[in-house]
Amino acid sequence: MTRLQVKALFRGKGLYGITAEAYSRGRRNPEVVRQLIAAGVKIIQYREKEKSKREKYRECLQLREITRRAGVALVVNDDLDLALLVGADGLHLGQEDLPVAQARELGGPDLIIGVSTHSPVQARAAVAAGADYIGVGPLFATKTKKDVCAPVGLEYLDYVVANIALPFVAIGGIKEHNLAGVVNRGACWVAMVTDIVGAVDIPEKISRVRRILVAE
Ligand code: 3NM
Repeated sequence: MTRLQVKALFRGKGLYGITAEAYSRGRRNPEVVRQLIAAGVKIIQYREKEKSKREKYRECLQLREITRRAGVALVVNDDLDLALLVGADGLHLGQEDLPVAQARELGGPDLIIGVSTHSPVQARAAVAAGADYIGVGPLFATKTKKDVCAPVGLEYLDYVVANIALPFVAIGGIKEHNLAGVVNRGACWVAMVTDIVGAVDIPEKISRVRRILVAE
């Protein structure tokens, strides 16, 4: 996929996949990612907080191979060096990671840069800094992200829908049972980490999620 195609993809909508091997019921990341891709997921973020850099590098190389062959976008969480070394399409930054401008300086104009935001001030700052998309959350309580702030609630999602022109990914405690309410309010991309990678039957879970995404 060219970077232009990836940018166009982000202007669409769907399920934004995120790895989390600790919650994947013993399945390794490549296996989970293959299942996500087979179920039609078009954007995968590699996110592993506890693994060594060497291990992350190896996995990212493998996932880059799998995603490239499938025409799926790969975004690397936190590590700009890994994103560049494996030729990822994008980099996702938290509020305590490198600033967007510095990541852009090394990554160049074509690297898709996403930023996690938790408030209107952070959303506006990410836009001003030149982010390509933002994360919006945590909408609900989540145990998947350590040190995350309290749930921001759906009001912050409403703010972003009304005021921020960038693509965004709704995240944090989103499950099959509360997904419709999130999509109803205008979320285009939705990330559900544990509800997807922790599902007993990932393809079946995604097909139920997809029906909700399409219906709303
Ligand atoms: N980022 P689950 S919340 C990775 O608010 C991440 O920026 C968040 O996991 C944010 O779907 C989160 O299992 C974890 O709740 C989401």
